[in-house]
Amino acid sequence: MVSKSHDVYSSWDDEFKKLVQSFPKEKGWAGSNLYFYQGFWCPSLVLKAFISFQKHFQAFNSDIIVATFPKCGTTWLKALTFSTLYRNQFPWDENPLLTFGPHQLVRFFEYDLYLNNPFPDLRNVCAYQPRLFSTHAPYATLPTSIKDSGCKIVYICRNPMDMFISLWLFSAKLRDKNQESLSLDEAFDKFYHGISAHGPFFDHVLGYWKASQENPNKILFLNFEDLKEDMDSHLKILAMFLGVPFTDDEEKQGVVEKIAKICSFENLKELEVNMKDVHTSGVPHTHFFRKGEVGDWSNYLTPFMIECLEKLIQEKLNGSGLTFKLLSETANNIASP
Ligand code: PAP
Repeated sequence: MVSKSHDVYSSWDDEFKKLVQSFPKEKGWAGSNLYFYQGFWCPSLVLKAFISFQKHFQAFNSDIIVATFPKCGTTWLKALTFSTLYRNQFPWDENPLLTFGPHQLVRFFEYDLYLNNPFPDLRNVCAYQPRLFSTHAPYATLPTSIKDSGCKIVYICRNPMDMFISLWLFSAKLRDKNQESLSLDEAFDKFYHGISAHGPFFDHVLGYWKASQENPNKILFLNFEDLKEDMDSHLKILAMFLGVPFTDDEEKQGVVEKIAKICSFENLKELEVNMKDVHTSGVPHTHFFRKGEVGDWSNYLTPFMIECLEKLIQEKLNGSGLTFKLLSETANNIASP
């Protein structure tokens, strides 16, 4: 006898196969395909999960979603949001970040919860309340229940030069040993033309940027470089946005600094869980911690690449009001249109 759920699964499989045949595709940076779906390049690994999430996820008004473009600070923002939001729900020296990776504590919709199940039971997947999830989905493609409900989104972006180098090095680690790595030139060509997982990068960033400008109470837009420069002020902004502002007592007790410290690159990178465990998607946690710096691109990009990217940034950000800091703490490094 075939169960009802089996019918649902196999009819979704058939529907999915038909759908995918109609999508344009390109080779991704780590070797598998990217499919062009609703204006963005979705990795083959998560396409099915992504469509299930889009079709079936029902947001609660109280949900918090960490949204990012890959390599822009996802791991860091998950740690910060988790520790800030739930800080009064566990004793400080038992912060779950000490025993679980940020990606285990704040689970991805498409790379985790929906990865092998089109209808995951989301009732008990978050140990704390309100529910906290994450996604790389572009704003335009989010399920309507996220956009239309009262749930909040925290987004982090990063300058495209550092993001590009971080993704290139990360993708090389994901390739099979017998596959040749994508050269920097090849990766650059793809990135320049918007072809990377969940890209085009600029469309992703600008989608959330514009939405955050229109609805700042719903979407908080943060920058990797700003957090590096002034973590304390941004943690206060984050806590306020999440509806859990730091009290005077907490500030006096140094809670803000404690959160910054536990979530710091130096601390997280050295924790056993982040050195040993592997994420549900198959990626070892250690791959999410490399250097965590601003400006490392200058060790890799050629003058030609820098010139092309500077022009691209000018062109794409023109009139948007968004700027990127390309180097750390130097006054004259802002790339603005
Ligand atoms: P994801 O989007 O694939 O989940 P994400 O966490 O955004 O990955 O990217 C990893 C980058 O964030 C790495 O940058 P790098 O390659 O330039 O070094 C990683 O080192 C950096 N990173 C991870 N954790 C932190 C942290 N706590 N503070 C600062 N940077 C961090």
